Amino acid sequence: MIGTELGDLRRTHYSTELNSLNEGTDVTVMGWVVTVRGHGNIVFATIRDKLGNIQVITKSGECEDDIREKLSHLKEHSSIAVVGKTRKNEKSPTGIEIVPSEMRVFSEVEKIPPFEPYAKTVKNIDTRLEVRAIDLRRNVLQKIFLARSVTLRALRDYLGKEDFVEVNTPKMIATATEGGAALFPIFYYNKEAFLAQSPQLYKEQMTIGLERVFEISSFYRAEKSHTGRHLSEFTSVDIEAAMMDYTDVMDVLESIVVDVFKNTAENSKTEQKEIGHEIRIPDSPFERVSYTQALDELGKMDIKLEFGEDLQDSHLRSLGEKHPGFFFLTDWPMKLKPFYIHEKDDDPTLSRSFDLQYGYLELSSGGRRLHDPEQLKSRLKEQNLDPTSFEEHLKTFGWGMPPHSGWGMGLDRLMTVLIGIDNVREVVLYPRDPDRLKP
Ligand code: AMO
Repeated sequence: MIGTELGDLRRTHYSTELNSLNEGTDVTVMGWVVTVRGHGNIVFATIRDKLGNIQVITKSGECEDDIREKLSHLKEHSSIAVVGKTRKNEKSPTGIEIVPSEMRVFSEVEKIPPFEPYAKTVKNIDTRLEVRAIDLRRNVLQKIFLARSVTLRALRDYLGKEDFVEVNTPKMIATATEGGAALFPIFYYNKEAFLAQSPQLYKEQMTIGLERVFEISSFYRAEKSHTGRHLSEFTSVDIEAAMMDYTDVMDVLESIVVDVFKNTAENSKTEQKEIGHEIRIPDSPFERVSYTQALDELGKMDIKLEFGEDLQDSHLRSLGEKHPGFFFLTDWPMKLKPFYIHEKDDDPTLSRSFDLQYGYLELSSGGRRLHDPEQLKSRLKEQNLDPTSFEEHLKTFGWGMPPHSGWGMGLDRLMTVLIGIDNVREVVLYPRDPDRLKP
């Protein structure tokens, strides 16, 4: 019998469950056609579900002719269900094959795919991104996103255990948080508004009541950077904690990174094999290099920078060669930091701030925040920002704002390090960059 509707038919087993079954067990499997071989009296098909492959065999005399005939014409990607009995066959990849008594063809494919859908590698990422959903059918891509899901779970578990409350802050906002240049303007009814660059102001406000908060969400930066590490929409993992200084949240960051690497390494063994990268648990504590030390180190490499100059990509690459792996870059000059960052008590030209680097790659930045409303107002003015635009934010600071610190970490960048891939676009479902808004 051949049908086309799901009706009341439901999958009884995934591919990986079949080889533990006795011969002759009734099963219903569902998936997508990978290959069809043979013709005439015997036709084999391999179909694939999200866990693996299933061999289906249609032989004259063993199953209805119309099923064999239909199967022999199905193209790759067609989505089908097969109802039948299991039979042992050592030549089948799982040791089991299915002899069908019924087949349903839900979606029959006519088109030729833009690339071999189960290929291990397809070189041009743009070709793949054009048809991302098909790309995601490739094993390696599936494993990347399974690993990402394991990592997300590990992050949430860790922060939950450390008493952080997960929050969701607004993504449509009236004021810049991280400097105005990188904002995406939007229409908000008849007013101008922006897409949030980070949850900075809200997460700070949350420390008044919830004390320790975290958010994992998309944020938006209109940076015209064409690199393998910049996206216009990226996922940020943010924390903010009352009664903590910047060194305390650096400790949190260090242990969460180690924990997440351990957890993802343990819980994504098949994924690592398929991706071809073994996750290495980083050694801790991570080295802590101050900005001033970094200038010295660069000086010794004949790269002369004045105090206060920002570290450009080439400088970070040189430092990264000296410190491969994770290290903190701390105590940046105040003039390089956003308005909310606290200065050091013993040297007000330096800030209580840090970046977490993986070699040249910046994974996270954070610091201690100003919590005194008057200091915050003067800082806004010093940075030529208008305190009236921050009225709503400043208001909360008059009601017992605690000392607080936090960080934001780019999840997409973290994933590239975890699974040893260069381009953030590989670990994002539908990446957005200056040249890509579709699909
Ligand atoms: P910052 O702007 O440094 O700090 O961002 C924090 C981290 O987010 C990631 N990131 C990006 N990833 C991909 N594409 C981008 N365009 C992009 N921009 C940023 C990076 C970066 O280290 N509010 C502060 C954090 C804090 O102090 O709590 C902030 O947003 O990995």
